[in-house]
Amino acid sequence: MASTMLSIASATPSASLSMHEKLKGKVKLGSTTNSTAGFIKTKSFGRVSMVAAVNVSRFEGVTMAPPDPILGVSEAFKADTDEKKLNLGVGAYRTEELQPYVLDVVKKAENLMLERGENKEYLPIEGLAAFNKVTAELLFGADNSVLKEQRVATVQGLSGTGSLRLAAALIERYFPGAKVLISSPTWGNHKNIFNDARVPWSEYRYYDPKTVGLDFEGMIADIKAAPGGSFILLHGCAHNPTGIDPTPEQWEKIADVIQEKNHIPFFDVAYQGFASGSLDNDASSVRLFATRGMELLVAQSYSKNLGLYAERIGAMNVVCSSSDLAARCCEVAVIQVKSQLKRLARPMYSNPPVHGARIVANVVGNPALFDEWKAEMEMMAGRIKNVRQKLFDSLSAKDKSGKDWSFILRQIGMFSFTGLNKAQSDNMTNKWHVYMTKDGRISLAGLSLAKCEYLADAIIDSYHNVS
Ligand code: PLA
Repeated sequence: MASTMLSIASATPSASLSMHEKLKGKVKLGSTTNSTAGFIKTKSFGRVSMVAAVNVSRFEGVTMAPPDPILGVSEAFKADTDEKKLNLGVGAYRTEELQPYVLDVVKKAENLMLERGENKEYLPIEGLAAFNKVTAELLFGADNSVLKEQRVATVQGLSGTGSLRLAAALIERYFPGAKVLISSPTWGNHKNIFNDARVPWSEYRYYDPKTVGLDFEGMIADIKAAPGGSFILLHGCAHNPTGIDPTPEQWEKIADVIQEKNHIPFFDVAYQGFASGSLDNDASSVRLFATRGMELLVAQSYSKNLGLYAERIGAMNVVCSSSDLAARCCEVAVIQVKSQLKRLARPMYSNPPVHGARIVANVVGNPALFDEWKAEMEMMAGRIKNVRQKLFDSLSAKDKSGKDWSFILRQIGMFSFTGLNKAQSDNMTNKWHVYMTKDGRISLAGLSLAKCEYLADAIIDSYHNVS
């Protein structure tokens, strides 16, 4: 703890004692004094010098922040010494042995990078050009007219979160007062991101606990009711935390309403390839909106699909208007938007990190590695599907109450939204050492086939014995 230091010189030591009594901290008397905090050194010349350290920090008014509802779970997990413990909190892929997994294609790309002896110079503010090119192609499809017509401003971001935060800053600066509508529920950090960027937000209905499915009517009604020109935040695929995505027909209707109301769709694509195992299928929602010529924002992340969690690699894409008449204006808009994204990025983090960008550029830009990646992603998505099935089978076999657990099979992506409430989720952790978020979400990517039975026991106990 830092200390406030007070130095008092006086003719006699006793003269200062009344002062001493008033001070809570340490008092040193002597001819040479080194402070405990190390920043005050006094020497006396015949006089008595006294240095008083008062243990009051200027940071004392900074209150304790609550642990993060997702990443805080990993911290609690680490502190648990029980060998049965299971971390189903954060959405991070694990092998059947519950070990972190570095994709083979990532290792191969890194070897190529080493062989080339690439340097560590700063990237431009907008990121690595080769990355920006392939990331937009992966998202929209290389032959999409939005790319051919150069209607997309793409900048490399600090993974999904950083890209969302950059877009939030753009909204705050250029669309003052505009609201962002987020799904209820959503990934918890969405609210933090818009709060920190001072962008007002409200929620649209999404999850219906009665059907354990999509509240499509509610969603449409709330998007319709939002002030025209709002930003509508949509999960491109594998909705977090519910695992419930609209059907292709429902996506069409969502696009209709957004178009009617002149809203701006804002996609968060954090799981491309992880929902279905196919990169193209998982981008179909975004492509549907882009094909309609709509203006949209899309944040991308490579944390999950390439397992590059700690490399912080992702992108922000802004698609500008398509009308032929507006072609010239659009070209200008793309350049302007990009220039402003750069201007926002510069004082926040200056320029993005290069390592992950090079990995993505190498994997996506190299046909052989790209095919290998797709196979590895199918393997990861496949393992999650197997675990999902086994969990459902275990629950159905063990639970004699007749409860229908089939909603688990209808959910997709990394997560299952179990419907367990906070008290039940607490029981999962406190009694069973199963770490999960308090909204009842479990990450199936952190589950092994071998642990499904144990997890089923924990869920059944928590569901039936805790109210
Ligand atoms: N968007 C959604 C919907 C996410 O679920 C996540 C990650 C991100 C963006 C951001 O990820 P990135 O910054 O690493 O690209 N959600 C995780 C991790 C997997 C987290 O909370 O940060 C989750 O457990 O929900």
